[in-house]
Amino acid sequence: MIIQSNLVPTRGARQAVAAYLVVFGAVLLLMMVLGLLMRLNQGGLVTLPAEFFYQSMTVHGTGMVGVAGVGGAAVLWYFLGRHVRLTTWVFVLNLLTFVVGAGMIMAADFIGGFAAAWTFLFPLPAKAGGQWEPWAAAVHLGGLLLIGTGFLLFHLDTVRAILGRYGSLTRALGWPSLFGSDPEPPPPTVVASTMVAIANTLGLVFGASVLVISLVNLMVPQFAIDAMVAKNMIYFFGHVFINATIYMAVIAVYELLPEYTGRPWKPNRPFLAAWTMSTILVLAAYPHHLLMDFGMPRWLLILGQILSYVSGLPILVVTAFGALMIVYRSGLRWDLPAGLLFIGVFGWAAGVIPAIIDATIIVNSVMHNTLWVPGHFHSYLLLGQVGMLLGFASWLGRAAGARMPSRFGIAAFWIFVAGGIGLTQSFLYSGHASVPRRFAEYLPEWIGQARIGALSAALVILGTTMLMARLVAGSGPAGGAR
Ligand code: HEM
Ligand SMILES: [Cu+2]
Repeated sequence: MIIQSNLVPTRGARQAVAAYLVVFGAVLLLMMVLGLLMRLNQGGLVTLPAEFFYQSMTVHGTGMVGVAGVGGAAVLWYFLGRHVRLTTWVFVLNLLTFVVGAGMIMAADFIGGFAAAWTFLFPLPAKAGGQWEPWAAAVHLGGLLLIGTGFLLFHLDTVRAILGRYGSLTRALGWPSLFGSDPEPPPPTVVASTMVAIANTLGLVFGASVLVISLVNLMVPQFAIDAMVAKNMIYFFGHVFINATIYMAVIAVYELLPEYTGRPWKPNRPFLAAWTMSTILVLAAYPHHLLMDFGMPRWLLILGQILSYVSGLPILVVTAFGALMIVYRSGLRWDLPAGLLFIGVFGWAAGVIPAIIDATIIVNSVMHNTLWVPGHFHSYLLLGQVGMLLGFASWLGRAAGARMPSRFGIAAFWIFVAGGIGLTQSFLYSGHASVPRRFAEYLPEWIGQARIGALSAALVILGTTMLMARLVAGSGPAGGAR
């Protein structure tokens, strides 16, 4: 089996990836502005109507997770296309369903007033206490369903293409090398894409099912589901989907570090074992979101705690270790994309630590409804996942000929990083001080940290805008991405 095949992307494929990055950048910045508004409101620097805060929180939480998926899909598709033959129209369809779905969600939330958070916990969408009409709930849930369907098709196409080349999913996960003696394992990108396709297909099927049930419930209230079962399905879907966004983004590290250093990233046994283990663990760890639910079977929660400790770690360890081994004494010349990829791996690793603390049942019962939780996930999503995506985008922009004074890029980088650290630390510190999450209205003691958060958020937005501007100003027509 050939390890690096390097199929050449068609012009249409390159344009599709460029379109993904444009949508990613625009929606990301818009969602960041909503985040800034929320933090300004919590810091008493602007006064938003309470409904608007919760609508913004719903749009921001849902939209950010979606846009992380869009960015991750662009990375996965771009690099997987080097190894297997993917279908461009399926990829484009996923972007279209995202754009239409995101439009539906924004209309449902800002015009229709829907504000049940990304969690849309049953039966809240149908029991709004006058805050929104059933149509708003239906449009929001319908938008989510549309987006989920697009992603489902996207992953199914990757599965089709992977099977076409490797014959079976276990081969694509590298089992003949892991358990046997096949000296040519599939490239890391194929391993990661297979894992993500398996996990996310399951997650999306559960998500779509609970969305359909909730939609029917809106129209036929007698048609109900057990609320605890619904919550399990929603968190299974949400947990798997957001984890998958990281496993998609990390592909950029696997593909680009070898390009920088001229050293191939050949999966070894620990690497393959980590990805196979995490395929199962990521599915089984989701009960860490339900540790406060006394209605849950206790054994399931204990299992959730234990599996959470080990679920993300294997991949993180093989990635961080592999990255260090490739970079070590390679003479790598640091530039903007490499720096952003590095910060991405760092932010991911840093965000896992508070997550592990929170996955401990006794800690969780004190910390879970505090800002500690937004603290940990903003670390691994904003600094980590988004950091890797910005690294990928600037690498692609560079390849397309984007050239700007390097001092501008360095300034943008450090503004983004400083803001990201400030924002996540403001959340973690507040959580440590027991400031609750999802509160629009703050007590005077909480306001100072929110203001530091707001200032940091402004820096993140400035840094991100500068990074994007650098790409837009420097690259040629949209099709130029190479
Ligand atoms: C400038 C960058 C950002 C700012 C200022 C920001 C700000 C905020 C704020 C203030 C909240 C509400 C916290 C609370 O009181 O509970 C929040 C929640 C959230 N954010 Fe961000 N955020 C940013 C970036 C991101 C990114 C990059 C992601 C994901 C990729 C993300 C995902 C989320 C999610 C999932 C929630 C939870 C919403 C909920 O509790 O229902 N955020 N963010
Ligand atoms: Cu989780």
